[in-house]
Amino acid sequence: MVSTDHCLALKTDGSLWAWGLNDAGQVGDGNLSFSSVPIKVFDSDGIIVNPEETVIPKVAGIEKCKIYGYVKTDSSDNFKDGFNVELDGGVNSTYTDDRGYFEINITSPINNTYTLKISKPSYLSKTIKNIEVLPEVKINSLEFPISILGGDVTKDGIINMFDVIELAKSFNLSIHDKDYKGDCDINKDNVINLLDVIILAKHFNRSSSESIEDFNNL
Ligand SMILES: [Ca+2]
Ligand SMILES: [Ca+2]
Repeated sequence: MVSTDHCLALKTDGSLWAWGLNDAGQVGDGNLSFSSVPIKVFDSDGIIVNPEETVIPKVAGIEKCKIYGYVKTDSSDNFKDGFNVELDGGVNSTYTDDRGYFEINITSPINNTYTLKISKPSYLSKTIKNIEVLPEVKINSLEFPISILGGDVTKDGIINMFDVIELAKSFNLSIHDKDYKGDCDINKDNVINLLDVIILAKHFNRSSSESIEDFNNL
């Protein structure tokens, strides 16, 4: 049997073989990659080869997935709230509360894995990849929160001289001053001062791109 871009062959022993374009799982081997060689789908007795790896998505049967965890900063223990936590570019998102806790609930998940991104103005973002969909996924505990680094006031993904310059321009300004920039007040004590410079200096040269981790290696 031949369609426009994939083929099925029934051998005389009764086994079924498939090959060709596989973008929708036509080959039936449990993945979506092109197969130029014939792959055995059914044995001669009609039994599915590798039944647990067939085209049925891994998440089938999981109606709800809860992903939760905690974040912290080393700049102030009081500012764990307000971190935006989003899955796969914003399909689901939430904010951390004042304990740094976040929880995202997905109904009828269609992906097998998700990528979670945590961000906030003046902080480097943190990305966690390959979070496998299960009914409940605990990223981490209150005792071992995800550490988020402050200092990227220019939001270019790296803590560098541009951030130092930005702080210097607003140095000594308080919340009552017209030119006070909230993003430069990293520890949120309402004044742009040496404490903010110290946070920035501690994380100097760190970047968001180095803050990408695999969930399985956390
Ligand atoms: Ca920066
Ligand atoms: Ca400050």
